[in-house]
Amino acid sequence: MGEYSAGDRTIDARGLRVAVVVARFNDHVTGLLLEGARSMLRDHGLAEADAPEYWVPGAFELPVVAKRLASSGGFDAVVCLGAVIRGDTPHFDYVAGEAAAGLSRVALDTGVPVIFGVLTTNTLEQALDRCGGSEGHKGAEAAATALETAALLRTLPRSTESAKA
Ligand code: INI
Repeated sequence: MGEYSAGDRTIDARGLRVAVVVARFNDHVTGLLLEGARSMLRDHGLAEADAPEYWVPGAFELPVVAKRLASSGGFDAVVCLGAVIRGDTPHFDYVAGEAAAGLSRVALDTGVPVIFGVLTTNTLEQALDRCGGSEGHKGAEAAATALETAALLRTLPRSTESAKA
C-alpha cells in the first residue's frame, strides 16, 4: 500500500492528496474512467477523503475548476476525466483542444500536476476500449500519472518564484 511501481521506479504515494474532476457529458464513459481512477488511488493508499471528486458539465469546464483546486494549496495533483467523442459534435476540435490547452496552462501556471485524462476518440467503441477494454484503462493511467508526477515533484527543489511551484 502507498507504493506504485513504474518501470524501475518505486513511487511513494503516502500523504498525497489528489483532486478528481469529472465531466458529466458522456457520463456512461466518464463514470468508467472514474472507477478506474478511484481503484488506482485506493490501491495506493489514498482514502476517499484524500481524493475528493468534483463533477462539471463537460470537458470544456474542466480547466476552470482544475485551476481553483490546483491553486487552493490543498492538492498535490488534479486528475481531470472527460470523454470527447467526434461523432457527437461538430465542435469536437474546440472542446477537445480547449480542454487540453486549458489544463496544460493550469499545470504550468500553478506548478501542480494537472492530468489530462480526457478521451478524444472518433467513436463510442474506441472510448470504451480505453476504459478497461483492449486499449487499457485511461482513468487508471491518469491516476497513476498523477501519483508518479506528484511524488517526483515532492523530491525536487522548490521554485524560488513565489507565484509558481
Ligand atoms: N463535452 C464533453 O465533455 N464531451 C463531448 O463530446 C462534448 N460534445 O460532444 O459536445 C462536450 N460538449 C460540452 C462542452 O464540454 C461544454 O460543457 C459546453 O460547450 C458548455 O461550455
